[in-house]
Parts: sequence; structure tokens; C-alpha cells
Amino acid sequence: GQVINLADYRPTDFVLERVDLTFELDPTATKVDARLIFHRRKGADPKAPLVLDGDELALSGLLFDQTEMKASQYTATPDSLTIRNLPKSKPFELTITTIINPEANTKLMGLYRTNGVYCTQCEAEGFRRITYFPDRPDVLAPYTITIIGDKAANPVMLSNGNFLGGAGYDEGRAFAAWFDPHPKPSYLFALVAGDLGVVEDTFVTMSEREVTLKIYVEHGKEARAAYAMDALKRSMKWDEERFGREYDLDIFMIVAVSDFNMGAMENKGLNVFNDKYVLADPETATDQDYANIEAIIAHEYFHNWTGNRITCRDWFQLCLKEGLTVYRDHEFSADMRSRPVKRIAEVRHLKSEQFPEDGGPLAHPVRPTTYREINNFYTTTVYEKGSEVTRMIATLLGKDLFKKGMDLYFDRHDGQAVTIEDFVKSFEDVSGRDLTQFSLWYHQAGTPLVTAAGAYDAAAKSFTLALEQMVPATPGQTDKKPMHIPLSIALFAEDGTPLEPSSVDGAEYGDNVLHLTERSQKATFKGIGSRPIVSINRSFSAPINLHFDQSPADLALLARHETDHFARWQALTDLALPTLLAAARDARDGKPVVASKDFVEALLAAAADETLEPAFRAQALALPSESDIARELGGNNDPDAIHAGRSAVLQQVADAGKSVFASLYDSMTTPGDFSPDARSAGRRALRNSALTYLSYAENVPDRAKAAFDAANNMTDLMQALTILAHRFPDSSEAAAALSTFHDRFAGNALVIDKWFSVQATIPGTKALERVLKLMDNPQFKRSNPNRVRALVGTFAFGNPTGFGRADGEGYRFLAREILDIDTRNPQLAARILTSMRSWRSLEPARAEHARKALTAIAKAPALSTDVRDIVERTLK
Ligand code: DPP
Ligand code: ZN
Repeated sequence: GQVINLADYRPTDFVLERVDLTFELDPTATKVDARLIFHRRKGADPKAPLVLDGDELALSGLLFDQTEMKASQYTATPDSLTIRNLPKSKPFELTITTIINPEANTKLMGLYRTNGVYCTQCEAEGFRRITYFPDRPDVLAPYTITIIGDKAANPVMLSNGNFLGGAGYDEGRAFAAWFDPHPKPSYLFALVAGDLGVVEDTFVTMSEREVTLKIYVEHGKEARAAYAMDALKRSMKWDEERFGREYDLDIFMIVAVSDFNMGAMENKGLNVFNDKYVLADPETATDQDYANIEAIIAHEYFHNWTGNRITCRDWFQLCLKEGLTVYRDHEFSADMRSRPVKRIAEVRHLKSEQFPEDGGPLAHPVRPTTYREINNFYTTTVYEKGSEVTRMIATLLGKDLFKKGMDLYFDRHDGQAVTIEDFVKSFEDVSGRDLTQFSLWYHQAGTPLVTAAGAYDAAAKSFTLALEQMVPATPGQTDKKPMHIPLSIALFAEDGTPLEPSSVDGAEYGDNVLHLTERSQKATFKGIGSRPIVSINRSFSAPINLHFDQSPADLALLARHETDHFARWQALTDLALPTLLAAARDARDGKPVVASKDFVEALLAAAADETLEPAFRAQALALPSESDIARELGGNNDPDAIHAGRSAVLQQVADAGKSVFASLYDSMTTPGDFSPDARSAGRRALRNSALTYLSYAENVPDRAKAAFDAANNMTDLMQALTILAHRFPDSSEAAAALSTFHDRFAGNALVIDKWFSVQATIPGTKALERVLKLMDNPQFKRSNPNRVRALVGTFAFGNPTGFGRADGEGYRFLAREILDIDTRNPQLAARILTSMRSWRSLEPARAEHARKALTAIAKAPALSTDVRDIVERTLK
């Protein structure tokens, strides 16, 4: 594929006025008639041809104003249709006919079949696999859709917008017509047809309009859509209350399908979901599944305003809709659940996924300026860092001005395709604040490193914080400018009481936020009567790495007295990390591992502190992961040593806290009927965390086996199964539990995915053999992305010792699998390949194995653009 540059953006020569599509459905030969009305844009070159995008298309008919076009006037190839000699200014109509094969579409982009259901995925560039079209997000038009299909096979025929009508048709066929009055880009088009069950409800909007809500699922799964429906109604209400945004059609539909490349898709009025993020009941879904469903239902619904009504001018602006919409779904979940616990989970995710991306060969700005394959930019940088950038705008402006800025953005740009600059301008206009320097967050890749050092002057009653910032070099960006970094700060006295400065010199400071804007800056806090203990970057006000040498005693004080619970968790993590890093080094050098006493005591104190909510205590007990430790170590990483060191620390915490864990295990029960609410989920999380530590302290599988047998919900069942499989992989208890689990849930693909994943992540050198064997299991279907992610993806992303085994077999396995997956589904292959992004941080022998495996992929003939782009950037 060729390189696309932001600097080359220009509007189309032709304006698209209307789209009228007719689909005659057939599993292998669906006929698509696209009637498009265009006119030449004012001021455009009067001789410019119309160039439409295609992808693996064949043209079977072309009419100009209802008459057949002469072959000399156009050129059709599989990936473009060029039409010459078009009118200078008057509107004209083209009718383009293509015949496509949904059954053969294994890329799952465009129109495809999943379990006998027709389904589309058009973002980013799937629409061009349906018909020739100006397939770019700044071409907006109203769509009318007619679907004609076999009546018995397709009782359900859906598209965007409002239902116009439908009826039986000749010879066992039926038709349905839909009209979407809201001009939209082609990536938001959707069509679904087939035989599906439905759950129905209604929502009354803030202006008292009744909206019909429908969730379509496979027959027999209707009851499992109840939680998704509830989450949808809560999302609609929350968006009205918090952002003043009302839904705008008579009907909102969600369809759950089992073959899907992403989590879900926000098509106008017709969201299509991976069924993993719709279906839930206590027997089959974990608390995490419930939380994910709530978040993703909300995310896609929120896109209706941030993405659909206001969309992206071009794909470089992807964060305009994604970063903003992730911010909105984060805020929604924080309001539905516990705000600090949600923030901790977000930051954990950001650090474990986005920080490695930002620190490796695939690093790119939140708003990139160049790409070869846009599918590869649906990244955690665009989404999660993009959300953090939006959060920082809210921090800089404060709640009221942020709300005003959002309102201005909605008013000013409704119905438009806009840029990040337009978005930022709304906030500048309402606040009078110059956000030029702040905007570097969109343009400079890499996680800034902030180094802090404090000095207290008792005589002057002042505390000076010396801050320095450094943004590391990233691919294509070597010289970085200093950023505008909002640091939320609090000072505490030795007894834990907060200290308020009378004033702060040397930096802008307000609402407890210090603005770091220079490379190096000194802020002096006046009127501080005793040596302060400082808490920096509270609530993770900026997505940075912070180096701040604090004594274990100071960290322990923050862990106990910070009023921001996120900061308490951060202090515990800062206490844990030195112990875990030392443990990894000691394990590598064959020295005994010793966990620091300060750390163990602080951790157990938090675990036992009944004033803290259970969900928070569970987060505190979940130590930084092996990949977190690898990231902190930075280089020359040996996954076996990291694993051994971390396990030894876990063992020492477990031994020291055995009685605490035993009492938590007994007390944190959730009597009565299962409820997925946050409070009950928090109790389960803490109890299951205690169970994990007890499995170390007791070192026998008995308690986990009893928990497995007693579990009445999927959260408890999975935790017990994970402990048995990961801690006692060779025990008869583990084997029995795995087989019981398999037999009980055989036929429920989403649960069998958990069974695959739990085994794919069993640490140690035998993991690969296990994965290979599981790939022969009849339940493993290579054509299904969820199965492939559950087994191959989870192994590569989530099993550092098994995947990264010293002989390099894991990397060679991945290379073979990537090449195989790439022949069917390039997007999926490219995504899983990003698991190799941190290969340069491995110790030299493993790094060399990894490099060779990557090189083998790069050398393979006929790679997709998707995989070629990732492998070449990863090796660079
Ligand atoms: N469906 C994906 C999302 O909502 C891409 N737009 O993030
Ligand atoms: Zn999104």
C-alpha cells in the first residue's frame, strides 16, 4: 500500500448529494445497485474525472442518468472506478452495479456472512468492498436502502435510520426499506439480514420522544441480552444528563454477531457488536464481562454524537471521535461504579498497553500525520491516550468551562466532518486559554518523563519542587518540545493532615493543579509549616512516567492518608515496584528474593482496612504484572527471572498475610442471588484475590478445588479454575476442573474462549505444546476471530514465560500463525502481531530469536498491507 500523508488532504472534486442502495441478497452473489447523485464542487477543476474507491470489486453495470455509459468514458479496476467527461456543474446520477460474494469474505470487512446472517463492517474502508464509492469520512449524504432477500431465510432485514416499510415480494422473497435522514459517511453504513431473535424495550428522551430499542441476537439467547439493554438505557439517560445529548431517530438497534474483528461498531442507529460484548448471564459472564458490556454499549451509543453527527474529516483525525468517546465511556463507568477504582483500572490498562506502544517501534502521535494502513491505527494510543488528552483538557479548563467547550463544539460542528484543531478551538474560544502548547499532546509521540525533587526550607516555611520533563525520541520524531503537563498535587503533614500553600511561585497553580510548561521549572509552595509529604500526579492527571524519590515511610503515609484513593493505590504501587524489580534481578542472579517489609506491611494494612471499599483493596492486592515489571526494567529482560521474582514476592506476601487472607475469604461472601452490581463485584474481587494468596500460603489445590465446586457464578468459577490451572498445572484437581468446565460449557463458544485463554496463559515452557494441542480441539475455529484471539492472541500477549521461552519456539510459532491468519483475515493477523512490539527489550538471545521470527514474516511472499506495515515498523 502507498503512504498517505495528512499534508496531502484536499476536499473531493465532486459533492455527493444522495445515496440510494438496493441489495438483492444471495450468499455467494449479492447484487448491489448504487444510485449516487453528484455535482461538481464549485471551483473544482471542470475537467477532473470522478475517481471512486473499490477493493476487490468487479463492475457489472454503469449507467449515467439512467443510460448505459460508453466504455471509453470510464476505467474500472478492482480498486477504482474512474469516470471522465462529467458535467461541469449540473447534478448527475450514476447507477453502479456490482456483484459481491459475502460467503467468501473472510476478511470480515464489507458485506459478509456470520452464522448464516448477512452483516457489514465498513469502518474504516470496508464500504469500498460493497460498491465503488468516494469512501472517505468527509463525504456525507442521506441514504435510502432497499434490501431484497429470501423471505424464509431473512425474516429480519435491517439498515440505518428509520424503517420505511417492507412486505412480501414475488416468489418467496421479501423486501425492507430504510431511510437515514442524517447525512453520514460511508463507514457508518450497515446492513444486517437473517433469522434472529430480538429483545425490545423503549426509552423516552428528554424531550419526551419515545424511541424503540431492539437488540437482535441468535434465537435462544434473548435472555442474555437483558443486561446490555439495561446498560443502553442507562447510557441514553446519562448522555442527556451529563452532556445534554438526546437520541435523534425513532429506533436504536444493536445486533450481536459471533464473527467480528473489533469489539463493536457504531453504525448510525444500527450498532453491530461482537456478541462477547452483548451476551451475559451469571452462569456464563464474569464481573469483568459485565463491566465491559456496560462500557462498550455506552461507548458505541455515545458515538452517535461524538463520531456520527460530528465525524472525522479524514482518518488522521480518528482520535477526534475515539479519544473523546473513550473519555465519555470512562466517565460513564465512573459514575455507574466507583470512580477511584475505575480510574485505577484505566491507568493499569493504559500503562500495560499504551505505554509499551508509546515506548516501542510502533509509537505514533495521538493524531498521526502519515499511515500506510489505517486499520493499524485503531490503537491504544489513539483510543486511551486520546482519552487522557481529553481528560487533561477537562482538568485545565475545569468542569464548567469544559462543559461550555463541549456545547460549543456540538453547536458549531453538528453535521460536519472536522479536525482536532476544530475540537481544540472550541475550548480555546470558551476559556480564552491558548492551547497551542497543550496541543503537542496530539502531535508528539512518546510518554513524557517527569523528574521531581523536593526541598523544604523550615526557616522560610517554603517547599520547592524542582521539576524536569523529557519526551523520549520516537520513530520519525527525534526533537521534542516541552509539553504543557497538568500535575495534580497535594501536600500532607507527617500526621497525614493536608497542607494548603498560601501561594505558589514559579508555575501556574490553581485547583491543586500545577502547570509544568518548561523543560525545567521550580515551583515554590509558601506557607508550609512543616516538612510536607508530596503527592504528585494525583488521579493520574497526566499520562506520564514520574521519577520522584520518596522514602518508603513517605509512600506508606500516602498509602494510608491520601484523600485521593487513586493516589493511595499509586503509593502502594510505588512501594511494590522496587521490591519487584530487585526480585527479578535477584532471581536472574540466583540470589534469594526478599520483599521489603515496608511494602508488605502497607499492602496488608490496605487489604485489611475496612474503611476502604473491597474493590479498591482488590486492586491494591493485584501487584504490578510481569509485563509491568518488564516495562519498568526497561531492557535486557528475562521473562523467567521476572516470573520467578514476582512469584517469590507473592509467596512472601501470602505467608505474611495468611490470616488476613483467610478472614477476607470467609467474610467477603455475597449471599443471596447473584447481582452484577459494582459493590458485589468488588466483594467477589477481594475474596478471589484472597483465594489466590491463600493458594500460595497453603500451597495445595484443596481450597481452590472447593471454591470451584461451590461457585455459583462465572467470576468465582473462573478464578478457581485459573488458580488450579496456573498454580497446580500438573495436579489431578486442575485436570478434573478443566475437563468439568469444558463439558459443562461445550457449545457455548464465549465460555469455551475462557477455557482456551486460561490454558494459554499457564506459565512455563510447556505452554506452547498445550496451545498446539488446543488448536486441534474441535471447538477451535480458525475462521472465528474470538477463538483465535482467545488462544493465539492470549498466548502471545499474556504469557511472557510460555510465549517468550528461551529457545524461541514461541516466536517461531507466532510467525507461522500470523502468516496463516493473514491469508484469511489480515486485520486480525496484524493486531496479534503487535504482541511482538517490545522485542528489543528482551535479553540478547531471546531478542535474536524474535528478530529472526519477524524477519521470516517480513520475507514471506504476498503479505497483506496490514501485516507488512506492522512487521516492517516493528523491525525498523
Ligand atoms: N467500532 C470501533 C469503536 O467504536 C471503531 N469505531 O471504537
Ligand atoms: Zn469508538
